Amino acid sequence: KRMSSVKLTPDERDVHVKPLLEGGWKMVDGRDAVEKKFQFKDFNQAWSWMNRVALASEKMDHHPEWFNVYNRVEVTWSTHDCGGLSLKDIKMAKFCDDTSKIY
Ligand code: HBI
Repeated sequence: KRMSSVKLTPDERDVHVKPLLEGGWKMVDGRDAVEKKFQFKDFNQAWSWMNRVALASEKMDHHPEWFNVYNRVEVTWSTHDCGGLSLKDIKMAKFCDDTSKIY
């Protein structure tokens, strides 16, 4: 079953977005999107993490908007298809959190 790109309802936001915001994600000003700033030991660690996220993005066919300077990566998730947050963004944001803790 392919995950839907349907915009999250208010109830779904309470369940899925609220925990992300409690975990360091922020709503992007003027957009229905979430962003988070990650910091790693060095560029090598940042890049290897980006590679992991990139591979997962390809598998999910859901890609990040991101910015990298040396050991810092700023990631934004939103769904073009619905112009806002969908479950795909939730899933990928959780993947970012789960995989960034080991660096
Ligand atoms: N990535 N963030 C994001 N949002 C999308 O809607 C999206 C994507 N990657 C590929 C994709 N959609 C394909 O389904 C086509 O719409 C390009």
